[in-house]
Amino acid sequence: DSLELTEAIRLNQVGYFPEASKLALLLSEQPVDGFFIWDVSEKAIVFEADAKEIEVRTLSGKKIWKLDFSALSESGNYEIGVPGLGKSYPFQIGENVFGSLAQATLKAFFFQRASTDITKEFAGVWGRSAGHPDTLVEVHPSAASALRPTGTIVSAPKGWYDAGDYNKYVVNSGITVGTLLSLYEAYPDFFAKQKLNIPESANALPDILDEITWNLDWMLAMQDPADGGVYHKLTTARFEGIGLEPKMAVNQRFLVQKSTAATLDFAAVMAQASRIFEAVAPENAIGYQKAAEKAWAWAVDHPEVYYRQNELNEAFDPDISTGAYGDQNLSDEWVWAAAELYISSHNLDYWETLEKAELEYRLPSWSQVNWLGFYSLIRHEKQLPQIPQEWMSMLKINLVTAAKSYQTAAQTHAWLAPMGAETKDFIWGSNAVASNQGILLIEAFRLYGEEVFLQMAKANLDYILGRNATGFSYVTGFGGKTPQQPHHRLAVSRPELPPLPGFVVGGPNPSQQDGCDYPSKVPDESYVDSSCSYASNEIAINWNAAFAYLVNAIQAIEAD
Ligand code: G3I
Ligand code: 9MR
Repeated sequence: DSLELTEAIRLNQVGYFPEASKLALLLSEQPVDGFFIWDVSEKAIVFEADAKEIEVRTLSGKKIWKLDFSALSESGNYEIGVPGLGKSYPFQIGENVFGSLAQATLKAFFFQRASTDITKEFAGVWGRSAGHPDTLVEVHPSAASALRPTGTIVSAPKGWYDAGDYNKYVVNSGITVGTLLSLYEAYPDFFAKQKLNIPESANALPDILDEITWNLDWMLAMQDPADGGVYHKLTTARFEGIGLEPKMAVNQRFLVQKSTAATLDFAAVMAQASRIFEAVAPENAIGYQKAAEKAWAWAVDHPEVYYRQNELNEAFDPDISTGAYGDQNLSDEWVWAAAELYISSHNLDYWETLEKAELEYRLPSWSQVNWLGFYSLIRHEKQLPQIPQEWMSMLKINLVTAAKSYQTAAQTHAWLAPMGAETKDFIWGSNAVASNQGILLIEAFRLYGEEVFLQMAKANLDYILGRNATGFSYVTGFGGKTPQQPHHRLAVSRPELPPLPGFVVGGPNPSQQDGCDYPSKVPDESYVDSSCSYASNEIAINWNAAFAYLVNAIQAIEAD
């Protein structure tokens, strides 16, 4: 009880399920005897064990010790204590230990809504007035067409702000919505019960689908009704100032160039939405399906319209310097769109694209989306008898092989998780790498029922929630040591408030493209909790979607 807090104990600061494996780590160059678990409510020691030295050191060469308290399964509020050293941040053990975190990761999307008042009733202290009505968006010369020449005013309201900035990008919206729709598709019963306290909570639709609808409405407006092509983004020419709240950030917004990437991602999302909404909102479903087919047709006619911001700026004014999402390889976008269209329509034309596809495993990211489609195909295997069995088997073998290699890598990794076992995991948005690895492991668990895959997914959750090289739980509002200064305009513009909750920050990124002052260059320590740092401490909808998948799926599986 009298021990001081120590940063040397690294643990999941939210908690553990009663029957789960429960591992924490201790950084210490000196020998460690043992540790104990302190029950905060009972004010008593309820567990004691030895610390075990781990063979491998951390990337920066620190010696670490394993604290295993898996045998403690009583629900409660606890701390870890190490005699002579200190105590950890608190954590819980319980059946519903990730319930409110799971909700918060989705509620975060509500906070990101453009074009609407976010009232106190649903947002508490984070209530704010509407910004970005986006009813008077100007067609940029790069996007001009016969019916919509430069300067034409188009209305494209709603949607979610992409990230720490206020712009709306179709490519990143694509993977975000696709990930969330797949989450719903995998666990519909869980979401039938989950409430997010959003304005639509009283209607019959699950809240997650209401929230997604807010962004689908915007995406539909990004399609040119004349030809089906989809604009790459809706953006100011330059990023708005970092301290501005939405209603003060009023620079002109533009529709910028149609692109094949945006159009294919749009097609994938709309096709997936059409089959999901068929059961719950059939009137929307028809519109989604038509939009998807029209987009696909445009892409077939315009297969190589890449988004290249530099070239665009040489040809047109004003210059556009906001997020590029400029993917130059679209083979995976074709696969994703074809997969979703095929599942929703059973039209064999789409199979032609899939048949030729490369099937090896690729971790999803905004620029790498084929496995979003493959996950969907695997999920719908039984409804797709036309697909040759050998093809489907190859897909599943590739998935489980990837899952096994993550599991193996975790065995010899200091932080006891798949994440970070390879330093190439530490890119811009590394916490989404961890989350997407977790999703893969969950898919492998669903397919093959091997508990160890689920355990490894949880290990990545442990990593994100604090068992890592910086000791941060990388999710705002959840844990003892959480980001206080995210690169998030909504948060920076309200310095008197704690950061909006339920957002995972990008995480360690040794490339440090923002030039901010970092405490370390070591890949897994290259993180700074400063609003300066958009390369390690920004939030983004695609990252939150992957993290939301990880947490909600784990809670759904466990609650089952
Ligand atoms: O994939 C390579 C990897 O192979 C290489 O080892 C590594 C070395 O730095 O780079 C990796 O690529 C990086 C890529 O992110 C990884 O996804 C690029 O260098 C890096 O520039 C790129 O950053 C992107 C960033 O925008 C800058 O364009 C992020 O992916 C992307 O998430 C981010 O998105 C921004 C939007 O543009 C604007 N809104 C905010 C949003 C989040 O920060
Ligand atoms: O705020 C912007 C963030 O959303 C982007 O991810 C990042 C990289 O494109 O850029 C941020 O904006 C910065 C700009 O690039 C350079 N000047 C400072 C801006 C942040 O204050």
